[in-house]
Amino acid sequence: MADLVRRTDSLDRRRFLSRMALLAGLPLLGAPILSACTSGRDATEGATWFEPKVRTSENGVLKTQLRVVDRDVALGGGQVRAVTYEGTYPGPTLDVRPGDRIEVSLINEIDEPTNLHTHGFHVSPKAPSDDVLLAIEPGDTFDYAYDLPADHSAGTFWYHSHQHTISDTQVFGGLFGALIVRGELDDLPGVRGRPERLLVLSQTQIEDGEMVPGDKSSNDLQQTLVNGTYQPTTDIAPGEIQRWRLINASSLFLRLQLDGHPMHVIAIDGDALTSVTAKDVVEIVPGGRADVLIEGANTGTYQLRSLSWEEFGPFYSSMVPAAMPLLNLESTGETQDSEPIPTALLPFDDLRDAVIDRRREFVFEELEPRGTGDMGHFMYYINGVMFDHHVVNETMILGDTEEWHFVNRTYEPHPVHIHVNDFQVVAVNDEPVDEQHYRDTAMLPPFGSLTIRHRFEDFTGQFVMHCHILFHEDHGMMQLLEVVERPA
Ligand SMILES: [Cu+2]
Repeated sequence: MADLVRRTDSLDRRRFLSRMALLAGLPLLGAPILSACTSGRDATEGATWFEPKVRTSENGVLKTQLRVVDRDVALGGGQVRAVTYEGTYPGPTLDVRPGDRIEVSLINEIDEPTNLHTHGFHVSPKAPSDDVLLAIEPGDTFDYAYDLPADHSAGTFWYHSHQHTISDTQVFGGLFGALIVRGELDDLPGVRGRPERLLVLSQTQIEDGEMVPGDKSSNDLQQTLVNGTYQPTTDIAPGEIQRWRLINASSLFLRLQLDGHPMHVIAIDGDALTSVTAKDVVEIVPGGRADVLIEGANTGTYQLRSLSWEEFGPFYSSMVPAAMPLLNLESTGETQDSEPIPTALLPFDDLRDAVIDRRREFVFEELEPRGTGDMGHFMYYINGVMFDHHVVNETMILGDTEEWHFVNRTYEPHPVHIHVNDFQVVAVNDEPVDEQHYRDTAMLPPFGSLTIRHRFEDFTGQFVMHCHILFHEDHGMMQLLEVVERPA
């Protein structure tokens, strides 16, 4: 879906917008205001604030199930048939702590295989942990179990289907949910105890009350939803400091701006920054997350919006929706006195100082058959080959630190995502950058390059590196990696 070259059709777009508004039974902008953030509120109320229900670990264990079901769900203000976890869009939020054991029974009640990936978790890639090579067949149940290390980073993560060749359709359709790890970052003065908002940002296309499947959908006809809701309204008090957990579950590069409110970034991809960075625009690549603090401005209504990508030129801009409002923030009530926003956060191990054991290069290429209309013929390559789960493309040694250089020979950006071990971006287009944190997904710019460093810690086994535009992954842009013990 992400890849057909289409011109933005403003007529179609308007028609779609008004249809969504009709569906919601609401005017396009403006919405009833509900005062509190309420978990589990019924989304059929339209543009009122909704967050999925939360399942929290107790005494070090979260034992739960995720039933994959095809049924009507509350979506975009109406009831729409979709394949989801547990019948909600997004699925339930799983809330855990470092050192926890998470046991999830994945129950497949749909007519195609599916599986589960814990995006960003530093856990074993071997079954029954985060093994994305598994296929759970229709009618089957698989019991996943994840042991989070006691020193696991705290922040915002997410889970979703990773079923190769159909992951785009399944995730676009609704198979995703939030994962929250509460730990060291949450105990820092200025961070602890903040009221929270979860914002799972996703794309959907609804026509005549039905969801258009991912492989038939078109970026420029899609709408961005917040927790499955179209332009909801949430609230803050003047002076109140909230923590927003932003998850980009879409295949779009998001550039977010909140009117009148700088966003104070404290974590990217569930990895704490060393110090707080105030940003006017927060960029989140597909699959990425940002944890930000915001301080309520004077009473009034403010919009969070996604901006366009003009810097990539008309070609890329034509493939993504125009700038659009995502939610309304109502600043209301008595002015509050909050503990100040912190400056210093957590130290990190800067891999720019590390001894590099090995360097590797990965070249991203694609072949798009223009005008055939057959999406099955799109092909995406890394180092000249498409994904084959029988072939291990690269083998690394446990404990080693490596530098990887990604080269993009295509006209569009690709979000590079690596499972199990997070990485540090050290250069973009061969120019050094000063990123003092890790991440699990980063942008490889069009006809540019990306240089990262990472260390393979704690876990041996096979896992994947891929483009997080899931259509690209499904059509080949993925490699199988393996970490092995150091030979004696
Ligand atoms: Cu890609």
